[in-house]
Amino acid sequence: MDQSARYADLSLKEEDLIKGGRHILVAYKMKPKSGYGYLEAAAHFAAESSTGTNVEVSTTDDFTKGVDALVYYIDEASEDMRIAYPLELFDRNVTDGRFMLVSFLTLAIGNNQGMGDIEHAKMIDFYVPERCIQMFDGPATDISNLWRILGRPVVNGGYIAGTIIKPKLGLRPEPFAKAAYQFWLGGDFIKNDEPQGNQVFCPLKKVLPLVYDAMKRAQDDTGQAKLFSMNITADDHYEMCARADYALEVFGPDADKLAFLVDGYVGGPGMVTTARRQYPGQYLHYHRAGHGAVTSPSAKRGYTAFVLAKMSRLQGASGIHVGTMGYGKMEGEGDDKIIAYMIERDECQGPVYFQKWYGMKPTTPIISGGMNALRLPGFFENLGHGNVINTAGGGSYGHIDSPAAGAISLRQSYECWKQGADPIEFAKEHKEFARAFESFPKDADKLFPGWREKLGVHK
Ligand code: CAP
Ligand code: MG
Repeated sequence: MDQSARYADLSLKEEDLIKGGRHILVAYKMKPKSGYGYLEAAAHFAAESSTGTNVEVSTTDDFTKGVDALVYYIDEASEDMRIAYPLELFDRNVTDGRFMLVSFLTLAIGNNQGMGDIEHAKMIDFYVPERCIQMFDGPATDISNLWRILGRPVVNGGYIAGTIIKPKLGLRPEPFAKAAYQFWLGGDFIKNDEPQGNQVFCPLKKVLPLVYDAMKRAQDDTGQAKLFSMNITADDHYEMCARADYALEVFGPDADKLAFLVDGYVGGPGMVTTARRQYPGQYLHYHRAGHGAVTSPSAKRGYTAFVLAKMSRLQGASGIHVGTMGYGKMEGEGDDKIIAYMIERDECQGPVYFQKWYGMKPTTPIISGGMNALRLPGFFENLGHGNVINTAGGGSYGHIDSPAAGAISLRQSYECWKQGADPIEFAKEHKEFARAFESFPKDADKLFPGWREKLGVHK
């Protein structure tokens, strides 16, 4: 059934829809299965994503038609399809009338992902009007809270040197806490690796007091504040709260230095909002493990990493992983810096839409995955600033001298870039950074050919 007379209106202008402020606009790359007309398939897609189905139903009345999603732009050659979703379509909380991200997902990227007449469709951008920005939680805390704890300026407070406790799994409580202490001697921020929680060989109630003890000792030894991002991910939100409450109690007077890490992609929006609403005083660290299944550039369905990050700011993530933009081990490229800009700025041009955030707090870009001191200068150069949290697991625990030296090498790398210094020259004056060349010789060979002679390393 061709539903384009009802679910498409190509005379609608995007700028008018934006001015009206009554729609969420969503841009997709969509291709119909062969044998289906583009507009016809697009209209069915909009029907299935809002009020309709594949046939006309007798229960539809005039009001219903007023909340139809409408295809307002198509370009078959480039597979571009854009749909306007009236705000009234979206499910709102009974408790406080607010928007919920899960409703946006259910409509805009729900059934339409499995339709028989659609070859593929991937969300590449969306636009949220001002009223909608007001009605999402947004972050409660942001990087400025961490900068303040670290004793830095709350604007442009700079690079936060972090790590992930490695090995990923398999450390018992004492060695785990020891690994944390060793890094904190040089660095600022430690996160649980995302699979770490309450394994039988490392029970939470045993390891956490030891981690806090390590934090206190590192703070005493260095005279600096330290931060810990603890994984509270669990199927059951009572379990999440039990972990979080326990941790807050253990950290006591230093509980402000505790962030909560949530596996937000596998756990879903409910998990993120549980953390956001139950613990608004804590930094909310969104880990996105699993997202590659839908965001990978090779995937023609789902949504992009850009869309994931933009959604996380609405939900209230204080920080989210945004990849390493081609400088680390995970998929990504230099252009991905747009992901960071969209979540940290008050207005930003996305791949399709210009988004204003109307003062919503920023979400910190968390840079992670295969990073080390040698890869950072190029990364900062590409991004254009260093106001990020960087977690380098292998890059710290793989440093040949110690995890503390690894941490210091990261910080030195930031200083090197900030001063516009030549990394080789800088290495001659900074031991930990220099030793990073020997720690990661493959990277050194690739990024700084001839480094051995220049640094006088002969092995
Ligand atoms: C990094 C990491 C993170 C990735 C996830 C890992 O460790 O802990 O989970 O950063 O990717 O297990 O790979 P290394 P992303 O520093 O040792 O590589 O940040 O892109 O979501
Ligand atoms: Mg990890």
